[in-house]
Amino acid sequence: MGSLSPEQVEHYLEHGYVVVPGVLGPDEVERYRAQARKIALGDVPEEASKRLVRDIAFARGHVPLPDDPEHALWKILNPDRFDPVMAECLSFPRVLDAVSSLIGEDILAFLLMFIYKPPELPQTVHPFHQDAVFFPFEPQSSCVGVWIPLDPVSEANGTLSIIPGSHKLEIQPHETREGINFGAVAARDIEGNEAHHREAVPMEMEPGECLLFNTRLLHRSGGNSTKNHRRVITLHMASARCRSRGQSLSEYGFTLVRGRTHEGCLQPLESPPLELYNALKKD
Ligand SMILES: O=C(O)CCC(=O)C(=O)O
Repeated sequence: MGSLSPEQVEHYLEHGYVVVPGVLGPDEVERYRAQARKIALGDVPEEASKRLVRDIAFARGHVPLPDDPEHALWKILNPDRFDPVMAECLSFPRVLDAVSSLIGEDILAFLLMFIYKPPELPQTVHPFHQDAVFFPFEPQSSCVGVWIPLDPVSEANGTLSIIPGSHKLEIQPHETREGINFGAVAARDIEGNEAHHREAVPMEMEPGECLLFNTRLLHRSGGNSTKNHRRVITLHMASARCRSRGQSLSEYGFTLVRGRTHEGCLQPLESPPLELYNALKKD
């Protein structure tokens, strides 16, 4: 039995998202902020060092590197693969309880990222996209995005903006664009269209709240014009009854976090790679 009320489930099905309050307490929020900082300052195995990804403004030298390396980071990709504290983020009990209301009790977690918006970098935009474009398995409705801010988030510091109901659209054509972070893609006719920007709702959330969203939901994030970090934990969860569409899935490194696996369906990977390969285009 999941923890969401029938009204919350109905909201998710109709609008493509639901906010779950208080999945992490203040001590837990601080624990993961502090651990990310340790990693950002260099506590990372050599093979995994490419999993610390700088914002393009610093990577391309458009903005001088700050003294504090954490201030240049865009994200830490799959920290669960080399850091046991970060691995805890795959299975927060309150998140699993809520997600099981949406996709059932057999759950695989994958693609954990710790994402920053560097302070005072208003140009850092992650354009409108649908995460499902990256995920070669089905049904897509059995896959949920999980987004947990560790700082108060609003439009000023680059929160996630979503287009309610857009999960009912088909997957849109996506393309890379100049000037956005390496590997990020934009939904072609959506990012450039003012009408879609007007429909978008910036999620104002507190640290430790959780946004659950359908992986077809169109979403984007803007830049951070404040002096402080904007840090989030994000990951995805898929039903262990999902099936591959045939492509190699090894880079996803699924972890069984609740229930059991099913024959012929997605399977957990014993030791997902530490090195970063190009197989995974999701950024
Ligand atoms: O948190 C962000 O800035 C954007 C995250 C996002 O859209 C994604 O990873 O798909």
